[in-house]
Amino acid sequence: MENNHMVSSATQYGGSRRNFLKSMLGAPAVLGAANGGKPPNILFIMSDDHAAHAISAYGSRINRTPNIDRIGAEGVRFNNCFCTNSICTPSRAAILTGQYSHRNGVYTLNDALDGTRNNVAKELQRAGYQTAMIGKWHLKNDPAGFDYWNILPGQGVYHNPEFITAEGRKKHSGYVSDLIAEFSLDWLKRRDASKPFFLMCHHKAPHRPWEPPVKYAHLFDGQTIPEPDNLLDHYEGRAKSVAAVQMKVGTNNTKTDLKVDRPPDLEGDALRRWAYQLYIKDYLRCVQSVDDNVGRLLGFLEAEKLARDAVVIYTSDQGFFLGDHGFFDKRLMYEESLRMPFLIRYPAAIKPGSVNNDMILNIDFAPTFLDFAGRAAPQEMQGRSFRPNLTGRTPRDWRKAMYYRYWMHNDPDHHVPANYGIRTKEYKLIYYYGKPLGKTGAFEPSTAAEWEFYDLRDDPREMKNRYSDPKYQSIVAKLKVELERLQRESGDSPA
Ligand SMILES: [Ca+2]
Repeated sequence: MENNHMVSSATQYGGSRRNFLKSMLGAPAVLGAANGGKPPNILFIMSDDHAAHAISAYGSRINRTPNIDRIGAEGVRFNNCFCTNSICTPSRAAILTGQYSHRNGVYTLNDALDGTRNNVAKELQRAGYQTAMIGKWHLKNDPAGFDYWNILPGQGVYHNPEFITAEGRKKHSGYVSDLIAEFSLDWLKRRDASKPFFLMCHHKAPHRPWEPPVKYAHLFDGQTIPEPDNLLDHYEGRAKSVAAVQMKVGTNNTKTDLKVDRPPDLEGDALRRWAYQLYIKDYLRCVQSVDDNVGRLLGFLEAEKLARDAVVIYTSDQGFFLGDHGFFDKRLMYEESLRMPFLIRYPAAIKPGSVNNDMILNIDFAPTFLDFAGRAAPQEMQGRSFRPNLTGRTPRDWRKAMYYRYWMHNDPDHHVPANYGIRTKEYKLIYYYGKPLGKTGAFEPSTAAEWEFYDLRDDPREMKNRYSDPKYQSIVAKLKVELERLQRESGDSPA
């Protein structure tokens, strides 16, 4: 049984063991030689709320993303990349610091990343890199560790957005995704070519309220986008607090989301199906623009003969519900929200068309980049480099289970209860302990803590909560022990 193979404490977080394995596997020496021994350029492209199942490389049924797909086709597609807290600001902080929310202090959208903390950009500067951060930052304080930054204020806007640099604010004409790519290209063109670069190019799209560029305003017009098979989920057997979540397509979409008034006679399933077509088309139109702009950056690397020796990544800060379970948005630990797309190419060392099913986390990104730079991850980083995994040399003690925690307690918009859980290859156990707000906006103190358990082997869509099924009691008990251990090892404590 998988539980017997769950990763042990000493191996998952032990820095010395990690370094030992690294040297034993010889990965840095072999891969380092790929670029004439020089650290590679790293182009990290991240979008906002772009779910893997809206990328054709991940088998999307609803759109095509040829440029993003190329990164995977020319490198590795990770099928099991997960975020440790499925929401914008915390995931960004986890990526930068290599730490869980409870370590880096960014638990919710309301928290700022303390600029005095160490992060991957600061470490890469120490390794001789020039660093830049362009696009959506969303961590309140000014970026630290970047030689250049040009960021959106907060969420930013889609059309004619303001950007902030060290010199101040400036409004620009154009569409946000085009501008972010343009500023990235500008920086690449005037960089110091004698140093390797680390560029974080962070798209705002396709975040709510899904405002497409003019050129794609009519893309998908007259088409019916396939619905997910559980669009009309009514949450039978699921936690009551999940059924009460206010991320339901139709019911909880605003006019800003849908851009039209809701027909007064529409309700229930009909309303959900109607709203799905509207919001998903706008979402996909925004994705199309991100894809175009990924193509522009890839084209630049090729034209400048930088492509072979550059590490290029495409990911998103978390997943997103695309009508799955009748939801939009994220926050919950269900697959569509938990999973991040993660495509990486590095032709000098990675075999094209590779597929990897190892469980990697957003806290692993920083240690991996540092590994490419030939620099050991500092002790405080909790993630682990997956550089050996890229060439099929997955360490024998690689994690078999992951820990997740969403901290927001009283979100007046989405009513998602705070929750934490564990996911293994086969199972998922989730504990909902936060109290959602009631209809009146007041807390509902009667809401008790609840559990959900899913067997992902025969229920990958997480429709059957088997927490109380007698058949699974011993597995649930083992998972609870494992969850507690992961929580403790990562330095967190129970609710
Ligand atoms: Ca996000």
